[in-house]
Amino acid sequence: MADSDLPEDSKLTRTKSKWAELGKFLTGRQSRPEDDRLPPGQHLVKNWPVLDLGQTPNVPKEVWRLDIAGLVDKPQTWDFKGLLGMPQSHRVTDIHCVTTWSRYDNRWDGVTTHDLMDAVGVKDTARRVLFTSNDGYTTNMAIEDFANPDVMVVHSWEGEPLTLEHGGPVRLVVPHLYFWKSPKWLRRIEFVEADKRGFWEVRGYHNHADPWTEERYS
Ligand SMILES: Nc1nc2c(c(=O)[nH]1)N[C@H]1C(S)=C(S)[C@@H](COP(=O)(O)O)O[C@H]1N2
Ligand SMILES: [Mo]
Repeated sequence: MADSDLPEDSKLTRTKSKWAELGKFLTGRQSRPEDDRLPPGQHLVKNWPVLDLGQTPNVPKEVWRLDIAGLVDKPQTWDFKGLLGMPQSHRVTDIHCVTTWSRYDNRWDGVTTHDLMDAVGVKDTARRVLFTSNDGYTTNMAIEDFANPDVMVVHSWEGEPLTLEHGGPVRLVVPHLYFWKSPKWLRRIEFVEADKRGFWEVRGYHNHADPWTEERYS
């Protein structure tokens, strides 16, 4: 899908672009209190909200593919069986969405980015990682953030296949950054030298997105 086909003028996109302009939800708190699990300006939810651009791509796991490309020794395209054939790991981590909700203790099953990077052999020149999804969504991060031990390509949540609305069959989960850095319906991972900002990053959202220092907007 071309960038121009994305819902540029949807109400959500306009509202969230406005928040970036106004600096909405910033508390100005500086640091992480030792005993605090909830980042500044966040509130806890028990349910799991759905947030996306409103274009749910229905890609059944039988036809789902993941390209791993760019600055790697062995570019690969995984299908769902290939993903399950990789070493399987699980993590229990928290979600922090920039719209201020957080959700604790989500159990994820899938492949760690550590094992993924081992499989493709990332070249020394790689600095940034770019993501493309089946709905045309894009995002980006530093290779150090991608390589964080809690980051996973996941196919299951709470022991059940990841639902379509939450990015199934396969999404990325990057628990230490705001949740817009966790692309749903993952289609492509590309290792590059030069950065390229994604959908929200070009609309006023922070390039790094650390919830503990409230890197909400750029
Ligand atoms: N492909 C895709 N991934 C996406 C998005 C999207 O619109 N498309 N939205 C992001 C945003 S802004 C958030 S907060 C989370 C929401 O994930 P959830 O719907 O599973 O809660 O997905 C992120 N990943
Ligand atoms: Mo979000």
